[in-house]
Amino acid sequence: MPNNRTYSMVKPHAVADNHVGGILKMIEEGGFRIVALKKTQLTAAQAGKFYEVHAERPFYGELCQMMSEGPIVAMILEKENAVADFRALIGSTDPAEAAEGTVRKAYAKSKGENAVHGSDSDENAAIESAFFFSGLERY
Ligand code: RTP
Ligand code: MG
Repeated sequence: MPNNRTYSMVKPHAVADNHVGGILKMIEEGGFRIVALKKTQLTAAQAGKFYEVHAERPFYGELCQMMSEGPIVAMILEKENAVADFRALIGSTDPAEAAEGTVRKAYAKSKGENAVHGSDSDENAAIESAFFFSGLERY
């Protein structure tokens, strides 16, 4: 049975451009309930740990720099079939390929600065949620 929670964050460029409200509106209107929410900033080392599965990829250094350049908004979201449905709501990694009506179509600037993160599996949703939130911060 698919888990009903996923982890997401609004990336620094979208926070800096004041798109948090617009993105949260799309997420809530997409049927997700916000279980946990906070604004925080990652160090480059923390961003490196979060994205360590991509350590061998050519964009890893740029990704860690981009994800630590300003505050992010971290959240745990709840909906039936959360992981897959959230990835559908945010759209393709590259905004040039993102469908109309998706968060990345509306707010991404490039393949790197693509507005939001969404977990890619139930297992990673649990790991990523625990990276940012304690058990006492989930409502
Ligand atoms: P995310 O993990 O952030 O939800 O994004 P995703 O699954 O759609 O994409 P993934 O392959 O996991 O890549 C993680 C993030 O790395 C940046 N990226 N840059 N310049 C590039 O070619 C490139 N490719 C990926 C993006 O910020 C992507 O979201
Ligand atoms: Mg990913």
